[in-house]
Amino acid sequence: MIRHIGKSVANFLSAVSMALPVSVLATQALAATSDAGQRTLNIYNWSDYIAKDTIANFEKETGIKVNYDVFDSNEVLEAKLLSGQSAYDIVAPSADFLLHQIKAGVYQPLDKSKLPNWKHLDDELMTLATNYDPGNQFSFPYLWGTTGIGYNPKQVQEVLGEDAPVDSWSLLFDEKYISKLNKCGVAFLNAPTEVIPAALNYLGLDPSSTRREDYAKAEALLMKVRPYVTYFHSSRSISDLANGDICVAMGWSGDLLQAAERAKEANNGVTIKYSIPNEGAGLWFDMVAIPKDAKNTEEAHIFLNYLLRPDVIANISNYVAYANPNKSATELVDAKIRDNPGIYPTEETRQRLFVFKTLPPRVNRQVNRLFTKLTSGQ
Ligand code: SPD
Repeated sequence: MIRHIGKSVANFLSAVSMALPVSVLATQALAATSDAGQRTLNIYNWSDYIAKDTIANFEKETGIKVNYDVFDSNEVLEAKLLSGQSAYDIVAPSADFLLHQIKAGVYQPLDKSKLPNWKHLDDELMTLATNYDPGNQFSFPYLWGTTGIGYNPKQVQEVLGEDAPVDSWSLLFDEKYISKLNKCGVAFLNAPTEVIPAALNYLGLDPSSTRREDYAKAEALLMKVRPYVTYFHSSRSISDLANGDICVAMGWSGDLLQAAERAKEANNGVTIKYSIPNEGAGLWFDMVAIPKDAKNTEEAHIFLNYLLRPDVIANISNYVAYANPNKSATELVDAKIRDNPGIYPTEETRQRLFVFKTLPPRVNRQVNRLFTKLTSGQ
């Protein structure tokens, strides 16, 4: 059973592999082009999280000009949203950040009458998403993935030998391994809500614990390995792994698989693999929502409905190597992506995944304090 949210995740993960027919809806796009003047849309999304042609195709179809900015941290996005002046029309928070952002009133409800492609969303996942967005009022899932380990098998073997535990978090959390891997470079995510739950889980504790003493244990573990971490960054490891500049990274499934693809394309002798560790790993999903202060809500709905089109989201999954929540898109996703257990985990792996919970503010503060201490090396 998948821990913490339980059966619904397992059911959802089975359901995402079901294939349904494609339908494409262009009426809203036509309406958009008939308007006089330049219509615009401001999008703020994760880096390396959209296909090369997604925006260009949308602009061509609708005549709407898109300003597209990227971030690599939920905390950065949240700070902009809480300022009440994000200047964006669409943003992509992770589900576990969404609930308190909704409570803080930073989003506007979606107008479902403008989202006829909503019907393609997987019902199991939408039920799961109500844990973060009750009634699915403000958001829907964009893409989902896991947090695991990307590694260069050749370099890791050179340093640790044949028996390197590449399927275990001990690679990063046991001093005897990470102290040696430091020679070829180790990257951690610059994300408190990723690094600390991974450490708690490794210690056999609840990754969403609310107990102070659990965090003290996670702190002791992380402080021990901290001297061997080359850097904390959440997007740099894609190119660094692909170029052979680091040999191990804690990271997000699709990003690490993009690193593998880039290395292959570069034909530079580097191979990269992605592993979902045996001790278990986090499963997360990123949502899309419209901030309350958005200026272009009509255009935002047109874009969201475009993202819900099976052909559009399948093309994105094919490009970024992340799974999508669109049940009608599955048959359009390349077999190479659909059958990759790093992207769509096997039943056995699913049993070991945990879902990130929204933490109470007191615990959140503790997590952030601990992480600041960790990354500032104090
Ligand atoms: N490059 C895209 C990365 C998307 C990462 N999603 C964040 C998940 C946080 N739990």
